[in-house]
Amino acid sequence: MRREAPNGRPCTKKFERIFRVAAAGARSKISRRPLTACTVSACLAPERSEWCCGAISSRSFTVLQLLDPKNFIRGIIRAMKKRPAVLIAVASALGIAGIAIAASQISDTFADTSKISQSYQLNVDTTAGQVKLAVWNCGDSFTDYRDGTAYTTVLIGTQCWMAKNLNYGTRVNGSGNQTNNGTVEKYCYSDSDANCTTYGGLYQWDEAMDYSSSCNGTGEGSPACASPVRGICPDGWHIPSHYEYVALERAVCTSGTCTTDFPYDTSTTGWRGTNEGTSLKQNGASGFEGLLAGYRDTDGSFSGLGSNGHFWSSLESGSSAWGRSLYSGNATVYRGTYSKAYGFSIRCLKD
Ligand SMILES: [Ca+2]
Repeated sequence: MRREAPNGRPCTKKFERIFRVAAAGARSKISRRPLTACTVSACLAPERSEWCCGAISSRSFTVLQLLDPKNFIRGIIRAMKKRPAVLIAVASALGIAGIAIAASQISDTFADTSKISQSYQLNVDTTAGQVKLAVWNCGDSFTDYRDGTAYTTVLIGTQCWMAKNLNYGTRVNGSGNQTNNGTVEKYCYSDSDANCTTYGGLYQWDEAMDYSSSCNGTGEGSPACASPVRGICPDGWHIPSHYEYVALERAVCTSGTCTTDFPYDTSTTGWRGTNEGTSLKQNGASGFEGLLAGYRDTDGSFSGLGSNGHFWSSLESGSSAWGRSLYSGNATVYRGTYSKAYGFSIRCLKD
C-alpha cells in the first residue's frame, strides 16, 4: 500500500516518526523543529512505500535541513538497525567530506549485506546543510565510504562492475609480502603512490580476499559464490568468482561460439575467445576499462605496466588462484592460475 503525499507537502506521520527517531542523536537541535521542513520529491524506497513522502520525480531530494550532520547520521544508524535496507546508504554517506565518524562509533558492521539495498545512496552536503538521498543506478559513480574514493561503474550483461581497479589500503613496498595484520595493504607499481592513483593497487591473493576462504559459483545458472567474498571491496561489493569472470567473458563475446570459447569449468586454461580482450581493455566496447596495470612479481619486483594487466578471482587452486589477464598485443583473454604471491589488480563486482 502506498502512502504518499504530493511533492512539497508535509511528510506522512510514519516518515516523520522515522526521522524523528533518526534525529535522536541530535535531539536538542533537530527533533524540536517541525519536520514539515521536509520537502520530498522521491521515495525512500519503492519496496518500502510506506516511507514515501512523494512520487519519484527526480534522482535526489532534500530530506530536511540539517543542523548537526554528524549526530544526525549517528542517529540514523541507531534508528535504522532494524531497517537494513538503508544502512548501506548511511555507510555511503560516511565518506563524504566533512562527515567524520570513527568506526568505533558505528555499532553495526553492515556485515549483513543480504538485506541491504544498494539502490540508494545518502549524500550529505555540509555546505548546503542538507541530507540528500539519491537513487543509485549501476553506471553511476560509486563512492567508497571508507576513504572517499570514487569509482565509475558499468553494467555488463547482468553484472554491475567497478570500471576502475580498486585502490584501497595502505601502500607497502613490493619487497615484502602482505600479511594478515588487520590492515589492508596494497602495492603501488614501482612503489609509487601516483601509480596507485592511476592504475589502482596491486594485491596478493590472500590480502585481496581479506583472508577469507576460496569459493566459486556452481556454473552458468549460478556464477556467483553462494556467499560471495567481500574481501577488501567496499560493503555491498565482492571479489568476482572464476565463474563470474566467465559470465563477463560471455557477455562481451560476439563470436557466436561463446559457450565453447568460455566454458564453465576449472580445467580450461590459456588464451580464449576472439576479441573479448580488446573489448575489456581501456576504451574497449564493453566499458570494463581494463587497465594494463602490470603486476608485482613474486620476487618483489614490478613488471608489465602498460603491457599487461591481471585480475584475481575468488577461486584458489592449491597455492595458486584463478585469474584473468589482458595483454596489449592480444585481442583475447587469458585464463589460468597464478601463484597467490603475485600482486594483481582487483575489480569489485556488485553483490
Ligand atoms: Ca594486511
